Amino acid sequence: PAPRIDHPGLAAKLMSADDAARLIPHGAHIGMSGFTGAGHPKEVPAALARRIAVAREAGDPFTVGLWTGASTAPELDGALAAVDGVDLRMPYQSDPITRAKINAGQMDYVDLHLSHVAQAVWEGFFGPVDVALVEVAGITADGDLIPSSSVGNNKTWLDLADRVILEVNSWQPPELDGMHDIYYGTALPPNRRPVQILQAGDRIGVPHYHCPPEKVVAVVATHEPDRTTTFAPVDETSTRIAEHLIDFLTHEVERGRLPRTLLPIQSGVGNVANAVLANLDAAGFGPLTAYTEVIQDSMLALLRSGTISTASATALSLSDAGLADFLDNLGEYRRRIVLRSQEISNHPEVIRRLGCLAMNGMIEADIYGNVNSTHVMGSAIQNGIGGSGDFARNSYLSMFLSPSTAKRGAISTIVPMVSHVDHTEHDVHVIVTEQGLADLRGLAPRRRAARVIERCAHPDYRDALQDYVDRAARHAPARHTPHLLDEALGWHGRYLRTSDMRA
Ligand code: 0RQ
Repeated sequence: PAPRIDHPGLAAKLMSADDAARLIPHGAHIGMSGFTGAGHPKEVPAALARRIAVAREAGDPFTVGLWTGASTAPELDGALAAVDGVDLRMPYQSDPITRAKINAGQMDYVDLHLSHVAQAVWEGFFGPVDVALVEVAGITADGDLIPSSSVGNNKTWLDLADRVILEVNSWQPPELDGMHDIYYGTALPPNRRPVQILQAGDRIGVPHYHCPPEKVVAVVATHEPDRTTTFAPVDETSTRIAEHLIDFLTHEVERGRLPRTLLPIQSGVGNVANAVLANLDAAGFGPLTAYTEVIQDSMLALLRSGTISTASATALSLSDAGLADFLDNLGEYRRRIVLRSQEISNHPEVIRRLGCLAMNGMIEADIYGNVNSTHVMGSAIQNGIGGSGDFARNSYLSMFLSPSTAKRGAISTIVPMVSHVDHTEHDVHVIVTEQGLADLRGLAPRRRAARVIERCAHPDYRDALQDYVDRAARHAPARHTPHLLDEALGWHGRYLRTSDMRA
């Protein structure tokens, strides 16, 4: 199908991806669309990577600043990282080549709370937005832009950029038009106004981005699918995690601390989060709402079954099957899904007001309840904090989920002290592993340690953890949060030496 470009002035700017990439100079900061593989530009980044490779061969320096909504796809992150074309990456990635370059010290990475990105760029911490490179589903006759399958930071990139390059992707279904809620009421303090979202599905903005046509320097027509995500099949470990969590939520309803319709759900990225949602359908709660960041397959299934009535997010993150279902039933989904800018989908004020139930994955937690979501063995970035901090800090209930071990049992995800902290003990209410669930609310540090070891640690590691706390209680210099500092990170050190925390 022909791309929808109803504005004659912008239609006149159609050109090839290679010609558009030639408009991006060395050193440019590029604000790109893209969030969890949805709505990223599909052709200009690869053309830019080719251009960078040619410059490299000629001995010329060529790097860009790469800013997005969140993770993208191999043809964007992977292609640019492979040619060493990225000077600084922010605010989130999950690409293997990018990860390797960052961990080798060859690429700078700033890992930001996703709700803070727009503000930080408006404040100027990253320098100017030289180019906005944004995928859209179409252009209206008056030059407004119809968003595609993610929103991310696109509004900010389009507002701040000197020059705009648009990819109009005819693969994106026309029915997306009307699904988005783009809010133009944000401002920096002291001029901020309340964000008037009182329920997950409320609309407070407009369906399209505004962009002065004279800023647009290139329009590229594409017809390329989004990246799809393959989820691991729901296994026994994730089912057990889901069962503990559902028992807990049932208990909270019985105690009168949660209504039968629960409170708006936020569910993080990854296999475990996907599995938990898959189990919610049969749990008998509802009708629920979701105020979350990404919509995964199991969220679609809950929307289809009616367990979830409305969902707010900033992007889709679907498998092939999920995508096929989304496209088949788009007429229905578009009435029940609202896609917003990430500063609003993850807005602390709204999350606190709605009282979200946050469920996020983690790398490890310590006995006192501090959580590491981002770093492996203290130094290596995995993905990034993403929206987990926006939700964990501000939700009504903040829950972290993980299998109790990683790497076939060689790593305990419950450790004496986390090797990196993303969510402090003050932001973590509940920790869940397949072993059980620890509700840490109202508990002082030593009682938290007892509960985490008893409920969450794998039996292979329970005695060693108990031994650590017992000795810390006797020998630490103080008794509030007893630690043996020479030993606290010893489990990580042992793993780095022997590839096994137990050895
Ligand atoms: O690596 O595949 O190489 O073996 O980490 O682990 O168990 O598959 O779990 O897919 O749920 O991801 C925290 C990474 C969990 C994710 C994290 C290794 C493990 C495996 C993945 P391999 P699993 P998940 C809003 C919310 C931050 C962002 C966020 C994440 C890989 O949830 O990125 O929450 N969260 N956003 O082997 C060493 C440990 C480990 C470990 C796991 N203790 N030590 N390796 N792994 N634990 C959404 C957005 O912001 C977009």
